[in-house]
Amino acid sequence: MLETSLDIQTIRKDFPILGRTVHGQPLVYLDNAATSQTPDQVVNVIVDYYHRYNANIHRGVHTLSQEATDAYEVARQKIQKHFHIGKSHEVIFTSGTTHGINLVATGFTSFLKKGDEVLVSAMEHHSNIVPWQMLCERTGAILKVIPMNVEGELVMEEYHNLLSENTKLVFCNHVSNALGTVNPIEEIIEGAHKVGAAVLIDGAQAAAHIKADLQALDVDFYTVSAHKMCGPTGVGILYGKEAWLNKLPPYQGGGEMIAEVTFEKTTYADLPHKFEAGTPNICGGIAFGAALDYMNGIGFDAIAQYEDELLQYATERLLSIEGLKIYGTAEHKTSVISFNIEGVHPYDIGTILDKLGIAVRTGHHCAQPIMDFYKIPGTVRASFSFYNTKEEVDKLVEGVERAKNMLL
Ligand code: C6P
Repeated sequence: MLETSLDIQTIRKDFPILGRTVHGQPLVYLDNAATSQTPDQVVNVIVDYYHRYNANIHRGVHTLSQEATDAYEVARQKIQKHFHIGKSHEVIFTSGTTHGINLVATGFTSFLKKGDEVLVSAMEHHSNIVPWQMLCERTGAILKVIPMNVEGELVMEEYHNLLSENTKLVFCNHVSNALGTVNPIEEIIEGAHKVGAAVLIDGAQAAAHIKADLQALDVDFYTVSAHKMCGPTGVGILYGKEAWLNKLPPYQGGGEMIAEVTFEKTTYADLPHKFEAGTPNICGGIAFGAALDYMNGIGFDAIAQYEDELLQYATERLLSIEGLKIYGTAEHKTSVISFNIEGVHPYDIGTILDKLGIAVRTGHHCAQPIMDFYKIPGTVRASFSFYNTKEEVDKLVEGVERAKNMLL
């Protein structure tokens, strides 16, 4: 047993899916960085919404619409409180991290000119690379890369050398999805602000493990997806400082985001509605709030401590397998282990693990530049959540050993 104040077996009962079998074997779900599982407490909120008050929001005077509107706005406030955001209208509901980043990248089009520089870290998910490349194509701005070292840590000296009065934007993930590295975002934000650049932090992989205080961080934009933190897919938030959100143009036009429409001219709604065109994922937003309630009920300190124990235990056990190499050995990591076995394709290991009921992700993890850096086609990635157990780590290790024996 690992030392933890959490009652993992009781927690697991909240997740019926963890009791299922795959190919006749008990499921061992270790793909939490791709998406986390959803507890009954959140599923029940979704069911209750459709059973009792499914309606469009901010539109009707009827009771159902008012109930749905109230629940959606309460969820916004829960998110505001969780991330210690100053004002609830700085919380923009999105379909997820990708949407949030694209909203900002598109909005910056008229703020950049040829020769301006934008900095991106070397360990980004494609979601935090491609929208900025597209922005550079539109504006003539130059994309520069903050390099990383072989441990999978950003070379901060190089970062500070790259910053200049030409730097207009810096974007970096809080935690790398492929390596688990926790990046020094405080230093990144402070450095960028010194030269007057804005910073977007992609919090997709951090939010399930680290409770970020966005006011203390003084970050300009922060994005998350609910499905990485016990919520449903298709919903997330973009946090933006009020001043930036007022400056940025709307991302999409449509219902809900307007103050007045005539054929001559349209004026836009106040925040947050200016960025929330069309009918949103109402139930998803409400369920996101419920997911935060659930995770806060368990406690982020206890979650982080337990996941770190799982990480240490799994790292040690996996490294006992001859020929196994871990990619991403930073000092500060969340519970993600990317690895390969010499002479074996990661996809083959993943396929054998699946036959044993073990779910991991294989491939480039939507972070091809990281794979290019290590000159590998991809990795096997095991990512642990607070509902995983030491016994599941043991099964992973046995499974990898078995796969190695079969494939070599
Ligand atoms: N990473 C993974 O398996 P969306 O798809 O919009 O919810 O999140 C995109 C995203 C952005 N940034 C980071 C750091 C991410 O990890 C992800 C999603 C998943 O690693 C699916 S590709």
